Amino acid sequence: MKSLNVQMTNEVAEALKSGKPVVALESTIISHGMPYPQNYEMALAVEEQVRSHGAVPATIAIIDGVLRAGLSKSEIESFAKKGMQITKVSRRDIPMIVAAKKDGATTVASTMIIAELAGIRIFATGGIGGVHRGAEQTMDISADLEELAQTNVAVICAGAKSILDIGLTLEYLETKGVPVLGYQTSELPAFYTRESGFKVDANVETAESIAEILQAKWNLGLKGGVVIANPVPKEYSLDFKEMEKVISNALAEMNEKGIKGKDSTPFLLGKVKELTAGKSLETNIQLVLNNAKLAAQIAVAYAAK
Ligand code: PSU
Ligand code: MN
Repeated sequence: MKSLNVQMTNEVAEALKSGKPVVALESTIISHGMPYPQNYEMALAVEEQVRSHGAVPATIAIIDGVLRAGLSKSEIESFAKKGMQITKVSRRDIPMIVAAKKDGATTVASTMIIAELAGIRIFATGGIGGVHRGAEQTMDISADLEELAQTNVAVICAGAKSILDIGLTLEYLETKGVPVLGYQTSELPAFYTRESGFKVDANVETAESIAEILQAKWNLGLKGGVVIANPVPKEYSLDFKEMEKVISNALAEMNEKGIKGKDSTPFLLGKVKELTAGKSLETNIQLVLNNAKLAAQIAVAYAAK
């Protein structure tokens, strides 16, 4: 029997072998998170951002049933162009996609799994999944949270979107023992906005200090991930009150239409984009770039330990 295998580009494999910093990137954000061609341009710009801050980017996906770390430009373009036609793959979907030798866009959860298998500890994205509003009834809780509980990868994000119940998401992470760090902030950002009304567990000032916390956690054998929340740059942040209104309209329409399960997040993301007349797309792109930069700096500091 063959053991689980991640196919890497030479660049990623060599960087990992020689202990150089590597940053994992997800592919659901490409296929399901943004429209073409902005998604393609974003994916390339994010890779460039990681490189220019001294680390090697490894965009993660499943192609023809093979777990992959590091994609070619044309593979990224194909994921960007096919968009929603590419299956969104979280932990539970991996076996079916691999067995059927299909393509899959990886979420935070499945990107963490593949990153860990490849030996990558640092991962940059936009926002994590979480506990959905109304989860007391629907039990819609993203598999991202369970993955953070068990997989040793740090996720640099802009917090969680307020399409989610941020308070319950933080409670869940606390129960699962996942540290939530704020980069130069004591407030958890809410993706489009720098504020959410909720506190992080620790405000950490430098990439170096974040790397020390990661090392302390994993050296002690405390398994699981860490959430590193990096607020969107001020000049791109959107108005908190306005976003709350947009999100409550999007949620009302979702409930009316009976949209649930894995379709819920992509529906809400699309609706928010529509209701903010595309303004949210620019914010989304800028915050991902900002996260890629911090992730590269953390990866560089972590690799030097
Ligand atoms: N939040 C965003 N943009 C995204 C996602 C979440 O602001 O693109 C994607 C990520 O891939 C995340 C996934 O892991 O949605 C969570 O989906 P679900 O809630 O179905 O677990
Ligand atoms: Mn869900």
